[in-house]
Amino acid sequence: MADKLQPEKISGELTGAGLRFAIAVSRFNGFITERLLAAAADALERSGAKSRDVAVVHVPGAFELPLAAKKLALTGKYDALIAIGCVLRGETAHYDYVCSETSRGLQLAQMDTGVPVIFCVLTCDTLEQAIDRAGLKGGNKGFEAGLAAIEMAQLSRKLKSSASLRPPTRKARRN
Ligand code: INI
Repeated sequence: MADKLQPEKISGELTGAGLRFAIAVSRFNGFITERLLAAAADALERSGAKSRDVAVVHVPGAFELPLAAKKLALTGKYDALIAIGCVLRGETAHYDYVCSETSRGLQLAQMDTGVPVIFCVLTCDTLEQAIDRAGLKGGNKGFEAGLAAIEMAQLSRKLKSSASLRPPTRKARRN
């Protein structure tokens, strides 16, 4: 009978000590984004990150988050970034442009630089939906983003040091 497959499992621990983070926050809909920011900072702090290792940068709106994220990533100072925004649907197509360019730009920022960029941009039809996700019924997406930043920072460190990756066994290579 074939051996039971025992793949190497690689994941990032939720330990923030010794890691450096930057959080880019949009001022637009600040009533929501400041609550997301507080929860993200709380997650980092509870996981062991130190105040001196966390930078917060404010930008006018969600549309400006990608450039700020890319510039922060290019400094080489941070293990992970969090981009915080809140886009609320209005009566025109403006919402669609802001949402698509913000998400596309943030993805490009992390793919171009290799620094994890956590997407904490609420895209809601109503203010009520946003409030629910910033500390009420839907929890707080900022806290989730903080945890995701730690996990991705730790995972990136592991994936960078190829020494920590187990090479495939001879048997696995033959298949
Ligand atoms: N920016 C937001 O972050 N959220 C919004 O809901 C929003 N709306 O609805 O217009 C918004 N617009 C501003 C945009 O992000 C830019 O700051 C602006 O267009 C200047 O480039």
